[in-house]
Amino acid sequence: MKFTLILFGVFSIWSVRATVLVEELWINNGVSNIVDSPEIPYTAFNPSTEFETLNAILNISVGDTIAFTIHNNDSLSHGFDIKNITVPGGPYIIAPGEMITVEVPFENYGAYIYYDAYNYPHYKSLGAAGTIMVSNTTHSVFYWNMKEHDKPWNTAITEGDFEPIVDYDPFYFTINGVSNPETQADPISRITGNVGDTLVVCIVNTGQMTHSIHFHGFHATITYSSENPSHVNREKDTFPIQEMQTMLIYLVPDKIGKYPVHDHNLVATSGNGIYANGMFHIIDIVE
Ligand SMILES: [Cu+2]
Repeated sequence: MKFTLILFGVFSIWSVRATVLVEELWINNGVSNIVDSPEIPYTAFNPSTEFETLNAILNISVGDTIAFTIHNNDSLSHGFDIKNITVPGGPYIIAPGEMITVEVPFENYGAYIYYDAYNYPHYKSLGAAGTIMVSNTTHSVFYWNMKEHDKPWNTAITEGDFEPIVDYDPFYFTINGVSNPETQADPISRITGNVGDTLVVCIVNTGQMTHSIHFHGFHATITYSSENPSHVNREKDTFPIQEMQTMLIYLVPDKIGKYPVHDHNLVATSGNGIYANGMFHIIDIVE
């Protein structure tokens, strides 16, 4: 009897919390002018027809469903899919000026990547890939969407040239579409808090190469790894994340101070060869 009551209680809470959230996104094209104004052709999923290099960040609870409407606001066809999630009827191809609608349930805790799956990985590498965080956390969450950029390659893709990647050697590296020092003005990715707080960092690698994130000053604990579920609960200071993989980590600061956090592959802390741009940030912990 007690068991039945508990079970009933759990299902009641679940059914109350599970909601359908409407998300309307536009695939826009534009230009990225990071570091030294390279005018890199770019596409992104944005919450309006206004282009920005930051792809929309979606944060939902476990058990929620997202009712997506995805518009293609570009002159090229684009796609829509979600890594490690079954998208009913997907993956989708969306003609220029057209749109699709699809409801996608998210049953499990974690971080997921929605992306342009058409002409993969070429169109995704133009920038069109964003974050869906699925959790019931009440802690502060910081989002890192990591990409790298190669202007000749992006230019070729927009001109219809889909040669396989050979000697991939990108020049620009971004977190949420910006490069250090602009990263430090980005409250979405800048890790700040008080001693003893639990700070959640949601990291997605939507680029084409591994990024290994090194925290100075603190260790953190993996609570979700899309690639290596057995790594959950590991406590360490460096977190390699391969392309199209995601990770959630919990950081509980034990002292005040400002500490660097950056890609340990140091080429990624440059922009067109200029140091220190790219994937570099400062953690700021206060009393
Ligand atoms: Cu370091």
